[in-house]
Amino acid sequence: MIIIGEKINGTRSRVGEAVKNRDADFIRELARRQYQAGAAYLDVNAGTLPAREPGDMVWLIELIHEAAPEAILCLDSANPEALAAGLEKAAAYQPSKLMINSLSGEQKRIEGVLPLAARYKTELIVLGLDDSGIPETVAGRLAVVRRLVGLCREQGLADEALYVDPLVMTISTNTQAGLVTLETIRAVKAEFPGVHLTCGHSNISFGMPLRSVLNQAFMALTIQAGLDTAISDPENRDLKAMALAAEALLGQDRHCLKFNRAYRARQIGPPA
Ligand code: THG
Repeated sequence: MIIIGEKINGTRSRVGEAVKNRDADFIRELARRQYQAGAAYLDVNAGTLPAREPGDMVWLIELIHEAAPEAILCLDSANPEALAAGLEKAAAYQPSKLMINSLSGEQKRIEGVLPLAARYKTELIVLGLDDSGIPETVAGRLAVVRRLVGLCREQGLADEALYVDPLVMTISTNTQAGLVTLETIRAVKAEFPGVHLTCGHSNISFGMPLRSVLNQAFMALTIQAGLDTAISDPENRDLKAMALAAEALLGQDRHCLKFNRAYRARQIGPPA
């Protein structure tokens, strides 16, 4: 499982405060801890007003680079100006590996985000929604993804650089929501075997009790469906254990090496 660490997100209140108050130590610590816990990518969302966002994005990138220079930056914004400023900064550090979160079928994003992905040859998260919203059916989401994969190919992006996010809605308002995500994962994987599949699991349990159990169960199910990347909290030991267990049980962990290594390093199971 490839982990995109979700914690540097200005829409979380503690991070939003840290951005506003320029609390560099807090941000560096979040970056260091997530990378240490196994996140190959770090999501960077400044979560600020459009006028401030480009500057805040660049500030965050500088700090993350200081604290976790090997981590791949995943620039999380819908604002082309913030993405452009962030990409210029991040490319100076690490031009060969960059990610954008995200492209969708919304016309504004196609016009604002796709050219930046092409110019910087980034990896790209592709969402299954468009200007009409999030389709309720698997066929509807697949149609959006099909159109976007086509546009990305036209721009010279390889399928292997795309991380399709089928989107996750809560089961508390629609009991079929989990199934639609799982079936969309399978359908995208069948039609586009080269693309990665990713999602943020925690939306599945909004409004429900025992959220962490639901998130863990959903982790196992999405892995069986074909998910290979998660936007998640790499310090959540239970979620990590569930991901490693699912991979071992599905024959995706040669000699169960990853599971055993994580256990011996005390990343899963009882803490040190
Ligand atoms: N898909 C894509 N991008 C995304 C999401 C997605 N970006 C935002 C979001 N969903 C994923 N990011 C977060 C960030 C923080 C939290 C949830 C999702 C969050 N964190 C808890 C907190 O702040 O207290 C802690 C979580 C924990 O302990 O496990 O709520 O779906 N493409």
